[in-house]
Amino acid sequence: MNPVAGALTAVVLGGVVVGGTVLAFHSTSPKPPLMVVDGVAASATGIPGVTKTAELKLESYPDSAPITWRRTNDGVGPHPGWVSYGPTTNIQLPANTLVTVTITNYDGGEPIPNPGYLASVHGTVGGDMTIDGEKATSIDPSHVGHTFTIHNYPSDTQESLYVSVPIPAVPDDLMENPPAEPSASNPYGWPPKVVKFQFVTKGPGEYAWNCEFPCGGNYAGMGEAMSSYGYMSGVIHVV
Ligand SMILES: [Cu+2]
Repeated sequence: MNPVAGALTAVVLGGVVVGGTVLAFHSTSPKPPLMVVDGVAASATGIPGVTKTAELKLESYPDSAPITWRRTNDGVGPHPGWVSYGPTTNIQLPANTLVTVTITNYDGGEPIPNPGYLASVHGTVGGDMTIDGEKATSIDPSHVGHTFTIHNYPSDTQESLYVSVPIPAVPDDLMENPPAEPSASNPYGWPPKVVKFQFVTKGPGEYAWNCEFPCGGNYAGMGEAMSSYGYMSGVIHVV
């Protein structure tokens, strides 16, 4: 987390704690709303048996302040300082579809544990991605924001699916001195890192996804946002 967001978080959290409402918010924390992404018929996806495409757009933030569905009456969500994916982590995608994913990351980062594996792309079409339009198969492991990782073991009821993409961090100096004012299209004022890749959904099922970077605070980074559904983890319902 950058110093600016840290200071903001401290102020906002301080207000919440003084109000004595942390536990109340926590217990009533709403389930992430379902984002339904429809498929579009496509004659030539280049992948045998795949005749549909879909577009999935996600963002990742250094805090959860931009997540509107979490807001309660006072206009603030239950854990405004926690890192978060948005607009929701509860996603529905069509089966056997070529999905183009765009992740716009506004968060900073740190060195990732297991850099040889988690800083590389796995399971995408072509084995690569683009970062701000440039092709890549891995990123600098010393400056990772988050990962987008779908992982499910095969079971009697659904196929296995594994996709893992590392997401580069926004440089610290940009976050400390944002070149623009926050706006409706950019809640922070610094330029995000935009990662794009494609993967093919398999058959119907419920596929867990999460960030594999320990970015959550507490318990060596695996607590809070990492262990609470809807911040750094979610479900992809393939139908
Ligand atoms: Cu993360």
